[in-house]
Amino acid sequence: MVSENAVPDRQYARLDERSAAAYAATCPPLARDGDDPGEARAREVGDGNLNLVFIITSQSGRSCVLKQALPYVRLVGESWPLTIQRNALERHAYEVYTSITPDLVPRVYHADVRQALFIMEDLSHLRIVRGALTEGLLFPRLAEDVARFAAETMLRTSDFYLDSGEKKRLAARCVNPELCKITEDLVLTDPFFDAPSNQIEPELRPAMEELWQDMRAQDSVARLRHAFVTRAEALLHGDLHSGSVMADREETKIVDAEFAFFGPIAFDIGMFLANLWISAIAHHTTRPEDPFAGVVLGQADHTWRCFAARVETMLVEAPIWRLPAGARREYLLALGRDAAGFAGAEIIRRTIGLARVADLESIADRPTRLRAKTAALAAGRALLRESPAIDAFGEAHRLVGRGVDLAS
Ligand code: SR1
Ligand code: MG
Repeated sequence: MVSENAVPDRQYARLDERSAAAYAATCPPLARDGDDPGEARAREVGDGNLNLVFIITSQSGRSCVLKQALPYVRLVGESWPLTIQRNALERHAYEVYTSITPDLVPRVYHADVRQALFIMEDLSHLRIVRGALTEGLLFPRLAEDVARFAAETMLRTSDFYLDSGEKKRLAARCVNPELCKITEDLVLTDPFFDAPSNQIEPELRPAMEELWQDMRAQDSVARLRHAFVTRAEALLHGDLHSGSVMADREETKIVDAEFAFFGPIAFDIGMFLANLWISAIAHHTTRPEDPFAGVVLGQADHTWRCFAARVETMLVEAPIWRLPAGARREYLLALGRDAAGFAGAEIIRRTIGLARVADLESIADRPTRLRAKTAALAAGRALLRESPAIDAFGEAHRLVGRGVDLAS
């Protein structure tokens, strides 16, 4: 049971470590069954682009995480205002996920809509997957867990599993225009012309200018953008990259669901695969003799296979709407093509867009970093160009593998 805001009239105020600790000390899980948790201490650990994230520990040894939305994009500053209602939407997404895959999302204890915050379980025993990958660490359950999360949460919120009225009512509760606009712009528009938000090193400009002239890639991105904007198929996480997944050898948790909305099913899995592929490209460029890049490519392949197999089984078992075999095959083929295309756009934006990634940016040696980024841009462009015609998702893996000389 999630407790609700204790002081409903208090206007939004940005918390700092002191006020966050004082706030959390009065709420579950720190204050539990009326016992005094003692003085609490908070540490702000948010390293994402949008929010404040505090880890709070009480004297009695209990801990939790408090996440508060800032009224602007943290990465850019107050010049880019952003709705704080995204916090309530994220919590609502966790409620839906908890009813479907409770083991794969954090437990939420307390929420305060006015303060645009919620308190959830402390997951600091887990690693953020992007950081772990950068250090050459992979987790055995990751591929299967992410595939299960994506397939289960999306299919069970789609017209295949929900009565059409129920699905539309849920979709109406998950309308998220401001966060969707960020994705429409930063993932599916700006990288594909000379937009001011792009951050292109001079050496990469020729490759980008070629991409901007490449009508096959441009057609593909236009089609994907149209799908993203118009196809309200299922509840998406909306930002399922390796920085939104925490894991260790035993468990996996999906976090940062503030981009959740009803969109095309291929988007989330495409985004996750793209970020594995970026990691593989970065590793292969920096240490070509190290087998880790090949292992990451293998995990991407495994993620897709688990996802596609589960989607197929769920389509066969769907209670509301079962596609006949031919339509099911076409649906899965289209899903693979769109996922590969979305992955291409994500790879490109993470390489030269506003929100780039540590996998590439942390390569200290400039010539090596530029070689990794060149390979990433080539892989992204190949995915965009070829994805509308691939007959099996393995072709997408080969396109990426070819770009880093790891094709099987
Ligand atoms: C302005 S927000 C930039 C990026 O951060 C989030 O994690 C999303 O990936 C978004 O595109
Ligand atoms: Mg995030």
